[in-house]
Amino acid sequence: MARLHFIILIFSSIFAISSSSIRPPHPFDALTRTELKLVRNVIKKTYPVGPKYNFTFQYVGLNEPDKSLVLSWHSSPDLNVKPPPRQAFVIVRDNGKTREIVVDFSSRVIISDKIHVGKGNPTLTIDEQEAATALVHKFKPFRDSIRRRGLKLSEVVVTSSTMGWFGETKTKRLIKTIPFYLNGSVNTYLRPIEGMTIIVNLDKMMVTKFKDRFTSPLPKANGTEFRFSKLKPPFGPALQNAVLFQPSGPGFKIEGHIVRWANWEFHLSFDVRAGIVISLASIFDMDVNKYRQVLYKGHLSEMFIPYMDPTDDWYFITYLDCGDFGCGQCAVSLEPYTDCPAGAVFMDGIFAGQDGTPAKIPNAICIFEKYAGDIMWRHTEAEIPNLEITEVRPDVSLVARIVTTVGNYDYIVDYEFKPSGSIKMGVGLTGVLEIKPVEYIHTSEIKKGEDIHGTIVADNTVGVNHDHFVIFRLDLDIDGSDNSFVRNELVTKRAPESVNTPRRSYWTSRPKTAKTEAEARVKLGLKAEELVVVNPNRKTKHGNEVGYRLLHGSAAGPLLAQDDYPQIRAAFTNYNVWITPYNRSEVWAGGLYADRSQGDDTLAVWSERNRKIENKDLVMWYTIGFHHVPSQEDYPTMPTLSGGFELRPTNFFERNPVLKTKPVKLTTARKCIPKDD
Ligand SMILES: *[C@@H]1O[C@H](CO)[C@@H](O)[C@H](O)[C@H]1NC(C)=O
Ligand SMILES: *[C@@H]1O[C@H](CO)[C@@H](O)[C@H](O)[C@H]1NC(C)=O
Ligand SMILES: *[C@@H]1O[C@H](CO)[C@@H](O)[C@H](O)[C@H]1NC(C)=O
Ligand SMILES: *[C@@H]1O[C@H](CO)[C@@H](O)[C@H](O)[C@H]1NC(C)=O
Ligand SMILES: [Cu+2]
Repeated sequence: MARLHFIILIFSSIFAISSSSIRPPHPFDALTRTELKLVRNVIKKTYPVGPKYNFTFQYVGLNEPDKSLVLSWHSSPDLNVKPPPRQAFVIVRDNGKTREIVVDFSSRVIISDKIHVGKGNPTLTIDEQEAATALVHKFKPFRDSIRRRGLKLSEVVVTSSTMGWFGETKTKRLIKTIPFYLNGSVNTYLRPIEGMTIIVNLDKMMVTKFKDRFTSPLPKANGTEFRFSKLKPPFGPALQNAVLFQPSGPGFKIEGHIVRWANWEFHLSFDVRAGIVISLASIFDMDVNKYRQVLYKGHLSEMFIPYMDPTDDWYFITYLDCGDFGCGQCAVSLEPYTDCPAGAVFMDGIFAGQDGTPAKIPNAICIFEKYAGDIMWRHTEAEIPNLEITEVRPDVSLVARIVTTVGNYDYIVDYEFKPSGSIKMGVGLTGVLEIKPVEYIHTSEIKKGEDIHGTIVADNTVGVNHDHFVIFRLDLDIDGSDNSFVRNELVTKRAPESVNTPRRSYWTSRPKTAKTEAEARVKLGLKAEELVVVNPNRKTKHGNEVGYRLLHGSAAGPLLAQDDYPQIRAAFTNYNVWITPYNRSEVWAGGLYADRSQGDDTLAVWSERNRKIENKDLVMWYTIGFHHVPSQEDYPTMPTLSGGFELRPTNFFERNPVLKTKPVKLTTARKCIPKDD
């Protein structure tokens, strides 16, 4: 559900990020304010722009530069080699049509302009959602309904929701709006007013359907409070002593949008749809004295959040959050010391508003060093007489974080780089449940055979069952672009009779290179197998192919029927892992036009082509999945539930790459029990 957007300018960056004006933009730099203004001006030469003329900017971002040009620019030591042409990719709504426009910055002209004739609609803008909900608030039949229910209009908040797709042939840009009743609460999403169907046509900006079934009780406002200032004692444990300080400042450097830390170097940018985008990540290898490529580009591609209540008020809640609402557009300003630890550096998110003018989310991204008390590696050698040796290195990593608040849920998305070569992507779910009002306050009241589609989490309040699927697009380039995907199955063997052994079995590995897309679709949890992206053209001294392995998190697959509409649209969840050959237009796993999409432009459809993927430029897709049966602890706000995965070097280095990490100086240990002997 789309949140009410108030972009509040609270924190200015507490750390200036150096950016020299003479430096040409890096090919992956997000569009600047100046560039966004230029895009608008260039388009304005051809079209009258702005909502007044029914011409709105739904997406403005970087037009993906040609990969081969980026790579030759990046690898060239010659500073005179020009970066690839810098262009903007723009999706607009122009009088009921969706238009894709490419603007070139050096020539300052439109170089491509075409009308999208396929299915689905562009991402909703914040402005049009606000206009739609304001419209509903003023809509007479709606006001009458609110009064008839004995509610006060001043306490009603209207939010917007996409409609999904359920087999309709025409998919106009319609949204459903859902009213909530605050009545003294600030926890909007816990107080839905159910039983109304209110549809707004975004192009016409008018209410096209209104129906009130006058059903359902309202959940009580009591117990929904989450602001510390309003909560009453007794309070829980104080944690402020756990906040770490870095007296000598952070250990990383940011130049423009290039981040350098320990042995890592990567580009970090913001996209209104993906949120954080990591590109050209490479790691310094001491053995060869150079940086080696790992990840050409990695980012969130889509999220899918279907709710499991098929009734009128709920069936359509099947969000594709990044495509519907923009995972960058919904990013919120991060608070120093609490959203990100001491020493964090913040970056703003700049994007185009609906009229094409620049808007800003201050402190949308933070970058910080993380030490969670873990051990990077250690060994105590105690076998040698009269000698005990201990070597330990603490595990410190670098994190780039964004928090996307899509209505009720807050998604914490972390990209974590480790000196050992691992990259970890993590998603934390927190915020507020989407809830359904019921008559019940106790499970004993539920009628026999009735499915309440969730858990009673408070008086008259059911937290509805749902999933969260979060898919990442990972364009890995392991030591170069041409890579292969190896499924290394671990299989049980009987001990051969010919060997004199009391053992009856053992396991061994049976690597198999996937030749086509079909061979690379993986449902996790069915077999013991290692999933490795290798560079078959590069081997270690010992002949092993250099690679990176996927260490997946807990596996969750789809539970909806394959012929159910939401599942057709989000068919990228049918497998946990997919490999596709690189294609610059295959970026959004649920389709470029996700709102009301019909599933004809998804990763699952692209993969049907069953292209060859051996020794080719590959893209890995991985979905973090959660089946969420709400529990009482998730009310009134939910403690963070985390998931993630790791990309870990596998025969990429000749040896432990952090062997020579300098030890940390010893300080006195404090004993927990006073010594008395
Ligand atoms: C914009 O669209 C609305 C509804 O389709 C129409 O009434 C209006 O005349 C249009 N405005 C312009 C400037 O074309
Ligand atoms: C609104 O709040 C008042 C005061 O707490 C309460 O008496 C009333 O029942 C509430 N109304 C609804 C519909 O929750
Ligand atoms: C709700 O209100 C009742 C009556 O005022 C009170 O006894 C109860 O403790 C409240 N519950 C919560 C969770 O605040
Ligand atoms: C790239 O992907 C698009 C969308 O799936 C497809 O239409 C196009 O043919 C692909 N290009 C190549 C070279 O495979
Ligand atoms: Cu959930």
